[in-house]
Amino acid sequence: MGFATDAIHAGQQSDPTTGAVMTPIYMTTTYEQEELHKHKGFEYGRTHNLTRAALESNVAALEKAKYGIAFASGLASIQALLSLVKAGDHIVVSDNVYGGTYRLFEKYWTDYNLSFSWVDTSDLQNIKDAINENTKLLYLETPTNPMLNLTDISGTVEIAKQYGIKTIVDNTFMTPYFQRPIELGVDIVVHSSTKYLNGHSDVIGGMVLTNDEAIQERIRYIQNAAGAVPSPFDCWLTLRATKTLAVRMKQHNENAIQIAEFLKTQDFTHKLYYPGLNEHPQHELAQEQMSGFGGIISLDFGNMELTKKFLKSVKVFTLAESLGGVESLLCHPASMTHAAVPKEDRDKMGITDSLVRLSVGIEDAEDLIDDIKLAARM
Ligand code: P1T
Repeated sequence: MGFATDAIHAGQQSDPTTGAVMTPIYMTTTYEQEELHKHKGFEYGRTHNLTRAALESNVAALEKAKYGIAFASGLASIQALLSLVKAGDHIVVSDNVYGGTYRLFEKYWTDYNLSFSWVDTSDLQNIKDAINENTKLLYLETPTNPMLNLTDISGTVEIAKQYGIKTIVDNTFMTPYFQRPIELGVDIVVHSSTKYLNGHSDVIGGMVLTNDEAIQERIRYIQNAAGAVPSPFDCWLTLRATKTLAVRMKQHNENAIQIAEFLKTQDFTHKLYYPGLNEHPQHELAQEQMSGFGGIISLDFGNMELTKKFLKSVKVFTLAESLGGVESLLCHPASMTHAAVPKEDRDKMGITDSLVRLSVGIEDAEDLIDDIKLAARM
């Protein structure tokens, strides 16, 4: 089946009791057992929930994975991935990941004797150089948040296979509509479904997807054992949202291309980052491993006064953390999403104090462009 068909139907069937076309929200914490050790396969809500199972199958189908495991947030899914390693192990990570991922790894798990190498994975040689005999995982975000650096996924998989290391891609920015890392040989895809998968800025959630039986068993075990499960209602909302993922992503992409082309010509633009632009240093790689460029653009005004004025003056865009919703958002990474990253490291990566991240929504592109024009020139 095609992507849009799977998005609407995969993992879902009419309710066997009533024929309801939409998957019911199974709001129950427990299930009746007819007698001791005799039940219908459902025992407790943390362990089993059919609304959650439908969402898991749906997103797994979209990522071309056999298994999907849902969590209560993107970070809860990333945290679950660390159950694949033990004290003493080492993980190579893209240096410019979401600030919360950095915080979880570097400020928390280093206390438990995990070590992390933060490298610019857009150069495969840096990955090779960082691998040591304790390296167990290679964790990529591509494109990265917020600098939109890309990593060659197939090239990374080739290196990882040589060393027997498992690969993870955070596919939050692209979604399976534009990029399917598992088809390129990656072992695990992780999502903040808070973003494009849910797409309506009303659910915090996360997903892990894999084809690997042993990984699925371990992550499924952690889902139940550590218990960071999403509510049935949140699963239902996300399942409702993936039905329109294809149309939303197309529009995010179309709007972002128009806005990036506009920004490129403006004298207030000091630096512009968008993989869909010919000028992006990895535009060719973007065309190879992605089928679109997504809705995130980063813009550096090179001037703090202008940045502040812009963030205050927009009317259609909203200044807020998060991304990937139907409405356009603006974020100031240095003080918001990436505040946990030391300033020195932020500056090295280009996360300056005058950098603004645009999450381009699916409003009329002309209105968004007018909003930017007015706010930057007021
Ligand atoms: O917020 P949560 O659902 O826990 O997801 C964390 C996360 C993981 N991966 C990526 C690429 C992300 O962007 C995020 C969350 N990011 C934001 C809140 C943000 O504004 O960038």
